[in-house]
Amino acid sequence: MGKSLAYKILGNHLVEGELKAGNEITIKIDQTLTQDSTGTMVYLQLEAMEVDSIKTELSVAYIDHNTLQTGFENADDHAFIKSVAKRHGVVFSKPGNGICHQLQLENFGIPGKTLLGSDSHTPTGGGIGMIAIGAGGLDVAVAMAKGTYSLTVPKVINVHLTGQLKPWVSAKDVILYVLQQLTVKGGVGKIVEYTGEGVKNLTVPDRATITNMGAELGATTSVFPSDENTKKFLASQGREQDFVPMEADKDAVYDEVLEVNLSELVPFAAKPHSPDNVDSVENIGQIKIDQVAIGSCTNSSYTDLMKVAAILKGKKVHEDVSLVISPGSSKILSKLSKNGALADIIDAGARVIENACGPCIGMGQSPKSGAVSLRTFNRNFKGRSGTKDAQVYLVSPETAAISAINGYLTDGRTSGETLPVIDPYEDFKFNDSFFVYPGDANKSNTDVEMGPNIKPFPRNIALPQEVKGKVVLKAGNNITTDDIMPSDSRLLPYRSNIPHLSNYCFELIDSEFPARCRENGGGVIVGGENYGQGSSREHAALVPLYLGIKFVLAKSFARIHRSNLINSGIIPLVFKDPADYDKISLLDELVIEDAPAQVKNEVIKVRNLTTGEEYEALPNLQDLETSMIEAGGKINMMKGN
Ligand code: MIC
Ligand code: SF4
Repeated sequence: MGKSLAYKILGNHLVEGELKAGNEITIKIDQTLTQDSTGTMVYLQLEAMEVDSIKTELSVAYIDHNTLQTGFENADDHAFIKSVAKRHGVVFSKPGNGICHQLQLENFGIPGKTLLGSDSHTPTGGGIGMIAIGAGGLDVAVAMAKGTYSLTVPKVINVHLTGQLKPWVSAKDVILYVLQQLTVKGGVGKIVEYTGEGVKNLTVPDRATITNMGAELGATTSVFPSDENTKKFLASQGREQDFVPMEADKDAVYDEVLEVNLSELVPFAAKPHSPDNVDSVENIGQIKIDQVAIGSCTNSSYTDLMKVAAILKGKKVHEDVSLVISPGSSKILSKLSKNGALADIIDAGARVIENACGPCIGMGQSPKSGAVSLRTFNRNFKGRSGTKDAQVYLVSPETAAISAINGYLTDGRTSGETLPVIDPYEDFKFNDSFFVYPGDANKSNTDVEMGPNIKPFPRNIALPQEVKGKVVLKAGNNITTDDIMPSDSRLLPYRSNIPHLSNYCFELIDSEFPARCRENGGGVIVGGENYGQGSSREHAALVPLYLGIKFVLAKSFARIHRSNLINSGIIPLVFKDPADYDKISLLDELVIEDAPAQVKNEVIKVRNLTTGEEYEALPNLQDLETSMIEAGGKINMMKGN
């Protein structure tokens, strides 16, 4: 029986367990990446593990999220990360270098290798044939300390591509279409593997756009084969020696197949407020727009921005539109400035901002009240832009640029204009001006710089006999980690200050939540389907831990958040009968009796002391996960061992 590419790479890295869907395995991690908004916690945790040296082949610490330095906090975090990076042999990427995923792809990604990153869009590396997985910060810290990562073996969905994209239709439209078909929970517990004749018609930047936004499917990761295009991409980055051809066996067997004919796709947009709320631009119609934002780890490649520059050249951005562009990396910006494309962009009236996450994570550029904002980003969750009532649509760079000129959402195919062919594999010189390499001398003697905003992270206690609490929140379906722990320019500077963040937990859903937790000595959360989708931020578990949350009882969980809860010693429980959800009310008191014995069972009994009812809940814990819950979290378990 032939093997998928995903299972080949996982198989090559297998350290423990049997590679069979649903089993727990441990794999070797070759590379890790962190970014600054999750990175401070990662390195605090790495320090707490007291390791001498990291065990990966390469680990990189990027600064790309918290680059708006409106006070000392972000700069202090940068200095902390830089000092710990040096101490542990981690490469440091200075602010201004660009977005972690774009930079990892350009400078370090290697086909067939594994990458674990403390950011949910780490699967961008799947664009060059890596198994690149997003995880909570603690898992990344452990991967650096031990060189391994444990996961439940996902199933593999095959997206079989045929045909070729038509003009004005691009990679973003491919992943928007896949999201329309599979939804934001369609990828949970799965790897999405792309194969077929159509693959060769997608460039590496196209593939990276698709694997990047595979995160929105809830998938563990997405992967493309490594082929001639991959070779050309690596050569263009001066790294041809890193090329390794990789593909699935011809007779590979998959758990599901989705056929996509690229020739039949049209420009799509994800409407407010979910990346899977997809319709064609034509159907949505010519809605008036106020802001257009081009950039993010999904669509800020050299090819994307060259296409944008070509569309803008000689034109003027509509008077009612603010167009803002954030390039993906310093290399891309430098190249655009040398070949004149940057001048075309500026002359059209675009605001060019730093190579960073920027508006994608609400770090500036919040649109006006009630604005319609077209963004080439990957998430349009309500309020994420920093403006609560903004209507954010996710589109391709081509759709964004032509719409910015017209002032309304435009299907580029109606413009009558021909797009130029951009060579995605032009030569990029390796530029390491923004990288700081750790060097060898006296690493462990390097002092760690800790600003006053950096506070210790909360630790749980070993699982008590009785786990009891009042329901302090009853949430609906598809709750995002942005809902749980909002992030914007106001709050991101406090990513290393859990006590401060705790005042804003669930702010947009229920502003009384923190106070309710304090009044009741913590409690439990009841959730709907796909609880915790979105970002990898472990703050969405650490802050509830700080507020005394004991367990979350939901209809289903998103992968990374579920792991983050377990890492924090908070039990993620799934309703055996989803209808029980309706029987629970806010402030009902729930209890798990004899908890240490019950967590080892397949079914846990949860008693509702207020109504007298009893519910059956599934912990679905792998062995290691049970040990973490028993110990009160991953760090306690490791220390205990
Ligand atoms: C995001 O896109 O939501 C982020 C910000 O990159 C997060 C990480 C974070 O919350 O710090 C992610 O995707 O993991
Ligand atoms: Fe940065 Fe946005 Fe990508 Fe997250 S999704 S890494 S915030 S650019």
